Amino acid sequence: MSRDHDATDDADESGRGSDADAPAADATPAVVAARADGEPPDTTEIRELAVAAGYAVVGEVSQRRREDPTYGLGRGKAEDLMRLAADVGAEAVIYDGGLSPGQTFSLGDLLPTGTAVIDRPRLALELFAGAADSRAADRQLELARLRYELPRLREAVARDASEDVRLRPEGDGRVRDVERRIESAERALDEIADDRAARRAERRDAGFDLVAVAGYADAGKSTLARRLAGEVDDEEAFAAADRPFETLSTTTRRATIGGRRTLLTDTVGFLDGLPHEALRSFRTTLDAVRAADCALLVADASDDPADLRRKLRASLSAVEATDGPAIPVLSKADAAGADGLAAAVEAYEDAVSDLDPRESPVVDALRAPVPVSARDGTGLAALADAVADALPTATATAEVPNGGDAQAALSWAYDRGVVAGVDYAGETVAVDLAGRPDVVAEAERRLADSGSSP
Ligand SMILES: Nc1nc2c(ncn2[C@@H]2O[C@H](COP(=O)(O)OP(=O)(O)O)[C@@H](O)[C@H]2O)c(=O)[nH]1
Ligand SMILES: [Mg+2]
Repeated sequence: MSRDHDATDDADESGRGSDADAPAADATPAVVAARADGEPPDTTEIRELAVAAGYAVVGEVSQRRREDPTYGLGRGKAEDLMRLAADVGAEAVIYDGGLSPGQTFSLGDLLPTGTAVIDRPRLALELFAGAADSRAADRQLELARLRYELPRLREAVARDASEDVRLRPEGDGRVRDVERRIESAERALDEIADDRAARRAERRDAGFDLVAVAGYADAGKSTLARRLAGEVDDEEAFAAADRPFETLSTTTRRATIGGRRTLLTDTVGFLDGLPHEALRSFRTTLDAVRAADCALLVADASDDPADLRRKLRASLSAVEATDGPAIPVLSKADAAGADGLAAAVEAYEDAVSDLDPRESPVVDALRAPVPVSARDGTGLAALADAVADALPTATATAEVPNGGDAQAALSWAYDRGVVAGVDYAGETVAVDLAGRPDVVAEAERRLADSGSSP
């Protein structure tokens, strides 16, 4: 399948360097700090994200404990962290979780002077910074940053200001400035969102079904989208793996799926631990998923079940709601194996039952999960059937006198992919229509008109 003429929604797809695993030579030395309530903290993901953002992880401090209001970590651990950071010459501490503005400043005061305190949301913003490659992405990133900064700026102002300002931090010029910039970024994004909505309407008018591919970072979304669009048909394509944050823009391709002409939008991956505000900033992804005629929610079946459950929960609660049906796709079935797939289905069901449908109505839109491998092609036919089944469909038949007008109407219907069958019998032509309801209705009207003209 060929790319849509405006294949890339808002980006030129220039790559961003190469090796995601090895820290760069100029990487900033950092210590990872993690705390968890139940299980001992697993720092695999935060370490990978840190490296992807340009840090070299030179040490780690972790703790099983409830959250400390002052430092996040308990005081003793926070002091260990301070000593370790000094010993290894860390320039940053990367905290696997969110820190309140107060915790960020307290930890910063405790650490050697000049050590940056980077919590998970801030790390994500740093990652995204290298991936913003379009006007929409830039604006979204700016908004997410400003929303992150505002409460921290308020805290900073309150900390070093006179009593007067401390009582009314919103009166501070810097705070007002950030607030104004937030408003202006929101306005700009509203306009972009309106443009996108108008473009979706045009695409639907042209007879396309809109399918969006969403899911956690690295779930296999882009590979699946390329495969469904017929761009990947051999193992070689797997050599060039995408980086987790290769782009912050959505990309749309044409793909015929289950006989339907679709525009398939590949979206930005979700990440666990991002506050709601930050997620809302990335609305081109959320809008594309919510407004799709069918959304594919991709989850990596080869992940450890606990990880899979966590990532699914994060993705589903980020999506919140969809206008149409959503199909859970358990990807990388080849790597998961039969036992892994069974465990993945269980993890999927657990993740769904963790969510409250009142807060995440998307759980009510979910169809049965479909296991696929974009690598060896397993399950792609079943996925195509599931998509065709999920898309809004109407059928109709028309029998009209054959002639120039009928042929023109028929050609219009062919162009929009709604002709399921044609039967010429003597002077008449019988047409079976199936596809998008609005397009089928229009095709039916055109055919009827062709029959009524002399
Ligand atoms: N074994 C296997 N690996 C896959 C499959 N699909 C994607 N991958 C790999 O998973 C990684 C992430 O894929 P990508 O499509 O970039 O994920 P995205 O971040 O969700 O867009 C890459 O290294 C892919 O080669 C699959 O079906 N099987
Ligand atoms: Mg991708």
